[in-house]
Amino acid sequence: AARELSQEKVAFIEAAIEHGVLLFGEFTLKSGRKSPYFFNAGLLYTGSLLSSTSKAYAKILSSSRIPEFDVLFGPAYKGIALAAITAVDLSRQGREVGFAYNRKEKKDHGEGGVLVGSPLKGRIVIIDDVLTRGTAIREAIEIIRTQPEAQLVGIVQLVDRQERGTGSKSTVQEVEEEFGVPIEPILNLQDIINYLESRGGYEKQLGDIKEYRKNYGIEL
Ligand code: OMP
Repeated sequence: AARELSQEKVAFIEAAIEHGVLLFGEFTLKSGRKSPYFFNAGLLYTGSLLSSTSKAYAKILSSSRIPEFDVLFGPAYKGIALAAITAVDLSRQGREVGFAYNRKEKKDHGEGGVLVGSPLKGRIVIIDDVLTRGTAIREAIEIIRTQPEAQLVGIVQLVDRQERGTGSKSTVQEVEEEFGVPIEPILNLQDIINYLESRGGYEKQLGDIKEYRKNYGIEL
């Protein structure tokens, strides 16, 4: 299965491990699940990591089930930078799209409101970091849905942890069915497993991840 990993994915996973973006240990997730691994997109803080991240998002946007769109929406906080760098990358390829994000706190002075950047009008794609149980992405979707002239057409995640959502289906399946939009990941848990298996020396981590996947993962 490791053969299926593209050179780009291998390079991205390697850089993520090297910079502590992808960590192994014991982590309590937002959902309360106790996980043996964690992907912290906030640690993609060098120019070259951001550059490869934006390229990966831009590539998924042009080579997946994500349809044409007008605006990239980056949910606060981590999605903000991710959507911004992706809009820059797309413009370098001659593709002009808008960029918008939300504030977590409503401003009561100045321009006010919670939305910043491009007006949320037309076809919107959400650029997000990690998908586990779907709480974070549902909040972002809700913001789009309250905008009368906005239509959500797709979601790109940096990492799909391939877990069950609120019921027995995968989070991806639940959200895709409920809102009728495709979710495309740059990386998923299976890619990370394939990478670790191809390297050797990660037997303990792989054992823990597979145990975790039995409890919270989806059937592959
Ligand atoms: P859900 O809301 O359960 O889908 O969890 C996704 C959110 O959890 C992300 O937006 C992150 O804030 C955080 N998270 C990570 O950043 N990396 C992980 O590996 C796991 C989580 C998590 O808490 O599930």
